[in-house]
Amino acid sequence: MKKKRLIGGLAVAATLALAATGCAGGGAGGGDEGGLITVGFAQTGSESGWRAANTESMKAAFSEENGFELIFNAADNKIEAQIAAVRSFINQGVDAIVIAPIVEDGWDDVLTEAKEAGIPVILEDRTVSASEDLYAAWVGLDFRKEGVIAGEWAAENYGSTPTNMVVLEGTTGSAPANDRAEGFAEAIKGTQITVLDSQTGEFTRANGKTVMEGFLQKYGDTIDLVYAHNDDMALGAIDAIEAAGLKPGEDIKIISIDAVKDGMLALIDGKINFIVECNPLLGELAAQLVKDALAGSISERVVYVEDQSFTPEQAAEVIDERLY
Ligand code: GZL
Repeated sequence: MKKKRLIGGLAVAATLALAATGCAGGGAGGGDEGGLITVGFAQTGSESGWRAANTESMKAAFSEENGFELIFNAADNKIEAQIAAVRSFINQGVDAIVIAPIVEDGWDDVLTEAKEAGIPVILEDRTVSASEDLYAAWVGLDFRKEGVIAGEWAAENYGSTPTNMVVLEGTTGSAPANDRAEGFAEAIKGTQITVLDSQTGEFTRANGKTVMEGFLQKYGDTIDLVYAHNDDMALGAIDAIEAAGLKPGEDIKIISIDAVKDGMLALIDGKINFIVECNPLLGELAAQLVKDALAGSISERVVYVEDQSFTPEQAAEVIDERLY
Protein backbone atom coordinates (compact mmCIF):
# COMPACT_ATOMS: atom_id res chain seq x y z
CA MET A 1 0.00 0.00 0.00
CA LYS A 2 1.34 3.43 -0.94
CA LYS A 3 2.36 5.44 2.09
CA LYS A 4 2.96 9.17 2.31
CA ARG A 5 5.35 10.46 4.93
CA LEU A 6 5.13 14.12 5.86
CA ILE A 7 7.28 16.12 8.22
CA GLY A 8 5.05 17.44 11.00
CA GLY A 9 5.15 21.14 10.24
CA LEU A 10 5.36 20.53 6.51
CA ALA A 11 2.30 18.32 6.68
CA VAL A 12 0.23 21.06 8.23
CA ALA A 13 1.65 23.70 5.88
CA ALA A 14 0.88 21.57 2.83
CA THR A 15 -2.69 21.06 3.92
CA LEU A 16 -3.19 24.71 4.74
CA ALA A 17 -1.93 25.60 1.24
CA LEU A 18 -4.44 23.22 -0.31
CA ALA A 19 -7.23 24.70 1.78
CA ALA A 20 -6.20 28.26 0.83
CA THR A 21 -6.39 27.48 -2.89
CA GLY A 22 -9.85 26.07 -2.45
CA CYS A 23 -8.55 22.61 -3.39
CA ALA A 24 -9.92 21.46 -0.12
CA GLY A 25 -13.40 22.67 -1.02
CA GLY A 26 -16.60 21.03 0.14
CA GLY A 27 -16.14 18.23 -2.38
CA ALA A 28 -18.88 16.24 -4.01
CA GLY A 29 -21.04 13.83 -2.10
CA GLY A 30 -21.11 15.70 1.17
CA GLY A 31 -22.52 18.80 2.77
CA ASP A 32 -25.90 19.95 4.01
CA GLU A 33 -28.02 22.64 2.41
CA GLY A 34 -25.66 25.24 3.87
CA GLY A 35 -22.77 23.47 2.16
CA LEU A 36 -21.37 22.27 5.51
CA ILE A 37 -19.96 18.75 5.69
CA THR A 38 -21.38 17.00 8.77
CA VAL A 39 -18.65 14.93 10.44
CA GLY A 40 -18.98 12.65 13.46
CA PHE A 41 -15.68 12.44 15.35
CA ALA A 42 -15.26 9.58 17.84
CA GLN A 43 -12.34 10.54 20.09
CA THR A 44 -10.85 8.10 22.63
CA GLY A 45 -11.48 10.36 25.63
CA SER A 46 -9.32 12.86 27.51
CA GLU A 47 -6.70 10.54 29.04
CA SER A 48 -3.57 12.60 28.44
CA GLY A 49 -1.99 15.89 27.47
CA TRP A 50 -1.42 14.40 24.02
CA ARG A 51 -5.14 13.69 23.68
CA ALA A 52 -6.03 17.26 24.67
CA ALA A 53 -3.71 18.62 21.98
CA ASN A 54 -5.11 16.20 19.42
CA THR A 55 -8.71 17.13 20.25
CA GLU A 56 -7.86 20.83 19.99
CA SER A 57 -6.24 20.26 16.60
CA MET A 58 -9.24 18.30 15.33
CA LYS A 59 -11.82 20.81 16.54
CA ALA A 60 -9.84 23.69 14.98
CA ALA A 61 -9.65 21.89 11.62
CA PHE A 62 -13.28 20.71 11.53
CA SER A 63 -14.65 24.21 12.09
CA GLU A 64 -17.62 25.82 10.40
CA GLU A 65 -15.34 28.34 8.72
CA ASN A 66 -13.51 25.39 7.16
CA GLY A 67 -16.82 24.00 5.88
CA PHE A 68 -17.69 21.50 8.60
CA GLU A 69 -20.38 20.84 11.16
CA LEU A 70 -18.61 18.70 13.81
CA ILE A 71 -20.42 16.25 16.08
CA PHE A 72 -17.84 15.41 18.76
CA ASN A 73 -17.88 12.44 21.12
CA ALA A 74 -15.21 11.52 23.71
CA ALA A 75 -15.62 7.89 24.87
CA ASP A 76 -13.75 8.08 28.19
CA ASN A 77 -11.43 5.29 26.98
CA LYS A 78 -14.36 2.85 26.85
CA ILE A 79 -14.43 0.89 23.57
CA GLU A 80 -18.12 0.03 23.86
CA ALA A 81 -19.01 3.71 24.22
CA GLN A 82 -16.82 4.63 21.25
CA ILE A 83 -18.45 2.00 19.01
CA ALA A 84 -21.89 3.18 20.19
CA ALA A 85 -20.92 6.75 19.24
CA VAL A 86 -19.96 5.64 15.73
CA ARG A 87 -23.26 3.75 15.41
CA SER A 88 -25.06 6.91 16.48
CA PHE A 89 -23.25 8.91 13.80
CA ILE A 90 -24.41 6.36 11.20
CA ASN A 91 -28.01 6.64 12.44
CA GLN A 92 -27.78 10.44 12.24
CA GLY A 93 -26.75 10.13 8.60
CA VAL A 94 -23.55 12.17 8.89
CA ASP A 95 -21.55 12.80 5.71
CA ALA A 96 -18.32 11.30 7.11
CA ILE A 97 -16.95 9.73 10.29
CA VAL A 98 -13.51 10.20 11.87
CA ILE A 99 -12.30 7.78 14.56
CA ALA A 100 -9.27 7.69 16.86
CA PRO A 101 -9.82 4.01 17.79
CA ILE A 102 -9.10 3.22 21.44
CA VAL A 103 -8.04 -0.34 20.57
CA GLU A 104 -7.22 -2.17 17.34
CA ASP A 105 -9.81 -4.97 17.52
CA GLY A 106 -13.62 -5.05 17.52
CA TRP A 107 -14.26 -2.63 14.66
CA ASP A 108 -15.36 -4.90 11.80
CA ASP A 109 -19.13 -4.81 12.44
CA VAL A 110 -19.64 -1.07 12.92
CA LEU A 111 -17.24 -0.19 10.09
CA THR A 112 -19.19 -2.55 7.83
CA GLU A 113 -22.40 -0.75 8.87
CA ALA A 114 -20.81 2.61 7.96
CA LYS A 115 -19.71 1.24 4.59
CA GLU A 116 -23.19 -0.15 3.90
CA ALA A 117 -24.63 3.27 4.80
CA GLY A 118 -22.26 4.88 2.26
CA ILE A 119 -20.49 6.94 4.95
CA PRO A 120 -16.69 7.18 4.50
CA VAL A 121 -14.56 6.60 7.59
CA ILE A 122 -11.19 8.25 8.20
CA LEU A 123 -8.96 6.92 10.98
CA GLU A 124 -6.70 9.41 12.77
CA ASP A 125 -3.95 8.64 15.28
CA ARG A 126 -4.43 4.93 16.09
CA THR A 127 -5.13 2.09 13.66
CA VAL A 128 -7.47 -0.91 13.61
CA SER A 129 -7.08 -4.59 12.70
CA ALA A 130 -10.22 -4.51 10.52
CA SER A 131 -9.96 -4.95 6.77
CA GLU A 132 -8.53 -1.92 4.96
CA ASP A 133 -11.56 -1.72 2.66
CA LEU A 134 -13.66 -0.71 5.68
CA TYR A 135 -12.08 2.75 5.95
CA ALA A 136 -11.03 5.32 3.36
CA ALA A 137 -7.67 6.39 4.85
CA TRP A 138 -5.57 6.70 8.02
CA VAL A 139 -3.33 9.55 9.20
CA GLY A 140 -1.04 9.20 12.19
CA LEU A 141 2.38 8.33 13.52
CA ASP A 142 4.71 5.36 13.19
CA PHE A 143 4.39 3.98 16.74
CA ARG A 144 6.75 1.09 16.07
CA LYS A 145 9.43 3.51 14.88
CA GLU A 146 8.88 5.59 18.04
CA GLY A 147 9.55 2.44 20.10
CA VAL A 148 12.66 1.63 18.07
CA ILE A 149 14.07 5.16 18.53
CA ALA A 150 13.43 4.98 22.28
CA GLY A 151 14.95 1.50 22.51
CA GLU A 152 18.01 2.42 20.46
CA TRP A 153 18.71 5.35 22.80
CA ALA A 154 18.32 3.03 25.80
CA ALA A 155 20.63 0.45 24.22
CA GLU A 156 23.25 3.09 23.42
CA ASN A 157 23.18 4.70 26.86
CA TYR A 158 22.39 1.85 29.24
CA GLY A 159 22.72 -1.39 27.28
CA SER A 160 26.37 -2.15 27.94
CA THR A 161 25.94 -2.66 31.69
CA PRO A 162 23.35 -4.73 33.63
CA THR A 163 20.21 -2.54 33.68
CA ASN A 164 16.89 -3.46 35.29
CA MET A 165 13.90 -1.87 33.52
CA VAL A 166 10.19 -1.60 34.24
CA VAL A 167 7.65 -0.65 31.57
CA LEU A 168 4.53 1.52 31.89
CA GLU A 169 2.43 0.28 28.97
CA GLY A 170 -0.25 2.26 27.19
CA THR A 171 -3.86 1.16 26.89
CA THR A 172 -4.01 -2.63 26.49
CA GLY A 173 -4.82 -3.57 22.89
CA SER A 174 -4.13 -0.11 21.50
CA ALA A 175 -1.88 0.29 18.46
CA PRO A 176 0.59 2.61 20.23
CA ALA A 177 0.98 0.24 23.17
CA ASN A 178 1.43 -2.79 20.93
CA ASP A 179 3.81 -1.14 18.49
CA ARG A 180 5.88 0.88 20.96
CA ALA A 181 6.49 -2.31 22.96
CA GLU A 182 7.47 -4.25 19.85
CA GLY A 183 9.83 -1.59 18.50
CA PHE A 184 11.57 -1.05 21.83
CA ALA A 185 12.02 -4.80 22.46
CA GLU A 186 13.60 -5.23 19.04
CA ALA A 187 16.00 -2.35 19.63
CA ILE A 188 17.32 -3.66 22.98
CA LYS A 189 17.89 -7.24 21.82
CA GLY A 190 21.39 -8.39 22.76
CA THR A 191 21.90 -5.64 25.35
CA GLN A 192 22.18 -6.05 29.12
CA ILE A 193 18.77 -4.41 29.68
CA THR A 194 16.46 -6.77 31.58
CA VAL A 195 12.69 -6.24 31.81
CA LEU A 196 11.72 -6.75 35.46
CA ASP A 197 8.04 -6.02 34.90
CA SER A 198 5.58 -4.46 32.45
CA GLN A 199 2.05 -3.24 33.22
CA THR A 200 -0.51 -0.91 31.69
CA GLY A 201 -1.02 2.54 33.12
CA GLU A 202 -3.74 3.25 30.52
CA PHE A 203 -1.80 6.33 29.29
CA THR A 204 -2.87 8.33 32.36
CA ARG A 205 -0.70 10.14 34.95
CA ALA A 206 -2.72 8.75 37.87
CA ASN A 207 -2.41 5.14 36.75
CA GLY A 208 1.24 5.63 35.83
CA LYS A 209 1.90 6.75 39.40
CA THR A 210 -0.05 3.83 40.89
CA VAL A 211 1.72 1.23 38.76
CA MET A 212 5.13 2.76 39.52
CA GLU A 213 4.33 2.70 43.26
CA GLY A 214 3.68 -1.01 42.90
CA PHE A 215 6.95 -1.54 41.03
CA LEU A 216 8.87 0.36 43.72
CA GLN A 217 7.27 -1.71 46.49
CA LYS A 218 8.12 -4.92 44.64
CA TYR A 219 11.59 -4.12 43.27
CA GLY A 220 12.74 -1.15 45.33
CA ASP A 221 15.96 0.49 44.29
CA THR A 222 16.92 -2.39 42.00
CA ILE A 223 15.03 -0.51 39.28
CA ASP A 224 17.47 1.38 37.04
CA LEU A 225 15.21 2.45 34.14
CA VAL A 226 11.57 3.20 33.33
CA TYR A 227 10.22 3.00 29.78
CA ALA A 228 6.90 4.85 29.70
CA HIS A 229 4.71 4.60 26.56
CA ASN A 230 3.67 8.24 27.11
CA ASP A 231 4.66 11.38 29.01
CA ASP A 232 1.62 11.37 31.30
CA MET A 233 2.58 7.98 32.74
CA ALA A 234 6.22 9.14 32.97
CA LEU A 235 5.05 12.15 34.99
CA GLY A 236 3.11 9.80 37.26
CA ALA A 237 6.24 7.69 37.68
CA ILE A 238 8.19 10.82 38.65
CA ASP A 239 5.59 11.53 41.36
CA ALA A 240 6.00 7.99 42.73
CA ILE A 241 9.81 7.98 42.54
CA GLU A 242 10.07 11.30 44.38
CA ALA A 243 7.57 10.13 47.02
CA ALA A 244 9.89 7.16 47.59
CA GLY A 245 12.78 9.52 48.28
CA LEU A 246 14.59 8.75 45.02
CA LYS A 247 15.66 11.13 42.24
CA PRO A 248 13.95 10.60 38.83
CA GLY A 249 16.40 10.99 35.96
CA GLU A 250 19.30 10.15 38.28
CA ASP A 251 18.58 7.19 40.63
CA ILE A 252 16.03 5.88 38.13
CA LYS A 253 16.35 6.93 34.48
CA ILE A 254 13.18 7.56 32.44
CA ILE A 255 12.52 7.29 28.71
CA SER A 256 9.15 8.45 27.38
CA ILE A 257 7.13 9.16 24.24
CA ASP A 258 4.90 12.09 23.20
CA ALA A 259 6.91 15.30 23.89
CA VAL A 260 3.93 17.25 25.25
CA LYS A 261 4.73 20.45 27.14
CA ASP A 262 4.78 18.97 30.66
CA GLY A 263 6.95 16.08 29.51
CA MET A 264 9.40 18.43 27.81
CA LEU A 265 9.63 20.59 30.95
CA ALA A 266 10.42 17.50 33.05
CA LEU A 267 13.04 16.55 30.44
CA ILE A 268 14.64 20.00 30.71
CA ASP A 269 14.58 19.63 34.51
CA GLY A 270 16.49 16.34 34.16
CA LYS A 271 13.68 14.23 35.61
CA ILE A 272 13.19 12.48 32.25
CA ASN A 273 16.28 11.50 30.25
CA PHE A 274 14.97 11.13 26.67
CA ILE A 275 11.65 11.71 24.87
CA VAL A 276 10.50 10.59 21.43
CA GLU A 277 7.90 12.91 19.91
CA CYS A 278 4.45 11.79 18.79
CA ASN A 279 2.87 14.67 16.88
CA PRO A 280 -0.80 15.20 17.90
CA LEU A 281 -1.51 17.97 15.37
CA LEU A 282 -3.40 15.77 12.89
CA GLY A 283 -6.55 17.87 12.42
CA GLU A 284 -5.71 19.60 9.13
CA LEU A 285 -4.61 16.35 7.49
CA ALA A 286 -7.70 14.49 8.75
CA ALA A 287 -9.96 17.26 7.44
CA GLN A 288 -8.29 17.12 4.04
CA LEU A 289 -8.74 13.35 3.93
CA VAL A 290 -12.46 13.75 4.69
CA LYS A 291 -12.86 16.22 1.82
CA ASP A 292 -10.81 14.01 -0.50
CA ALA A 293 -12.87 10.94 0.46
CA LEU A 294 -16.14 12.75 -0.25
CA ALA A 295 -14.72 13.96 -3.56
CA GLY A 296 -13.54 10.44 -4.38
CA SER A 297 -9.99 11.75 -4.71
CA ILE A 298 -8.00 9.97 -1.96
CA SER A 299 -4.45 9.67 -3.33
CA GLU A 300 -2.70 7.94 -0.40
CA ARG A 301 -4.66 5.80 2.06
CA VAL A 302 -1.87 5.85 4.66
CA VAL A 303 -0.40 9.21 5.73
CA TYR A 304 2.43 9.13 8.26
CA VAL A 305 3.47 12.31 10.08
CA GLU A 306 7.16 12.24 11.00
CA ASP A 307 8.39 12.55 14.58
CA GLN A 308 11.64 13.66 16.17
CA SER A 309 13.33 13.01 19.53
CA PHE A 310 14.84 15.12 22.28
CA THR A 311 17.57 15.09 24.91
CA PRO A 312 17.28 17.69 27.69
CA GLU A 313 19.58 20.07 25.80
CA GLN A 314 17.59 19.73 22.56
CA ALA A 315 14.30 20.26 24.42
CA ALA A 316 15.60 23.48 25.98
CA GLU A 317 16.42 24.82 22.51
CA VAL A 318 12.90 24.35 21.11
CA ILE A 319 10.52 24.55 24.09
CA ASP A 320 9.46 28.15 23.43
CA GLU A 321 8.54 27.56 19.78
CA ARG A 322 6.57 24.32 20.14
CA LEU A 323 2.87 24.30 19.27
CA TYR A 324 1.83 21.91 22.09
C1 GZL B 1 -0.43 8.17 20.21
C2 GZL B 1 -1.69 8.32 21.04
C3 GZL B 1 -1.40 8.02 22.47
C4 GZL B 1 -0.41 8.98 23.13
C5 GZL B 1 -0.96 9.06 24.50
O1 GZL B 1 -0.68 8.58 18.91
O2 GZL B 1 -2.71 7.45 20.58
O3 GZL B 1 -2.62 8.13 23.19
O4 GZL B 1 0.93 8.54 23.11
C6 GZL B 1 -2.45 9.16 24.19
O5 GZL B 1 -0.50 10.14 25.27
O6 GZL B 1 -3.22 8.96 25.31
